[in-house]
Amino acid sequence: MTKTRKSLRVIGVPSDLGQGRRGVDMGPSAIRYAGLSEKLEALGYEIKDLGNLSVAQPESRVQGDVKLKYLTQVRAVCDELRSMVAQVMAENAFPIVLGGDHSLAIGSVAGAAEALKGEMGCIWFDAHGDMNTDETTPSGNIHGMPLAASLGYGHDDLTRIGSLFPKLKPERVALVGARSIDPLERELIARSGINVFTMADVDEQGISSIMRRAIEIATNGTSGVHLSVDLDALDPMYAPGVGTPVHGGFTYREGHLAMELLASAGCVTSVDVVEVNPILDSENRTGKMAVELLSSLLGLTVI
Ligand code: EXY
Ligand code: MN
Ligand code: MN
Ligand code: MN
Repeated sequence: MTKTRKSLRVIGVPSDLGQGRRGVDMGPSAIRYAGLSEKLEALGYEIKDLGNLSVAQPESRVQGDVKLKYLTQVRAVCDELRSMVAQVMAENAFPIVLGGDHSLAIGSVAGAAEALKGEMGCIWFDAHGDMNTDETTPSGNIHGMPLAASLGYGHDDLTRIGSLFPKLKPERVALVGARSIDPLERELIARSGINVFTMADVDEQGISSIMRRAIEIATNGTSGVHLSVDLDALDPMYAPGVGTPVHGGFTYREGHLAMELLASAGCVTSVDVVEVNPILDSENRTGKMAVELLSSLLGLTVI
């Protein structure tokens, strides 16, 4: 990515319907307020902020045991995001998608995969597997399903957005940082064939060797890599403002080294930064962390 200084396009997705905690719809603003455009312009990029997608709000918030909460609204947002991301990449620009909850990745992965004609790898930074379906979910929250949906598992309204099915091939997917997996989700992960690097793997082998393997996996036979960064991959000490925090995550430097190695590899062609909830983090440390990680991804330390 750093080799060719592509034009950057920022797309805000103020979505909170993929999960239950209010506030994550303000994530795009929190990341902008943390100085995203200024910091990336200072790196020499041409950057255009395309503003926010409009997210239809439901008449009332559902409670209780619903297997796919706000499916219609989430699908609509993801379909619009899909076409925007595909359009940005068709213009040879680099989409930076700001969340909003992680359900948006159903749309960003779909759009990027379309632009790359299906020849795309994916590196998924997350404390969670995001590999639930409507049959396995313990919560009914679609932000726990985007990776499964991108691999073709789950409800048609989530797996069949756009023209490609599935969006991703499992052998080209690396899930990095997982440390909170549900029982039924674990079974799907095992049979899906995706590559999983848990925090135990990171602790044992070190983030740089894990990242080298993840980059190899996601670039093998592909023409680009979609990077989906869930801020809850970081330890809550460094990213407290997330809706589903899990202790024992990436340290500040592990997060940055992962991005710096991706910058040096120059393989990332689109990125999501999601789950920033400023209501849970009065100093906006999580929004600032998101901007810092994006700066490292886009070559801050590549000399
Ligand atoms: N696995 C749990 C569920 O499916 O409800 C928690 C999912 C959290 C998802 C966040 C976005 O990473
Ligand atoms: Mn996630
Ligand atoms: Mn997560
Ligand atoms: Mn560690």
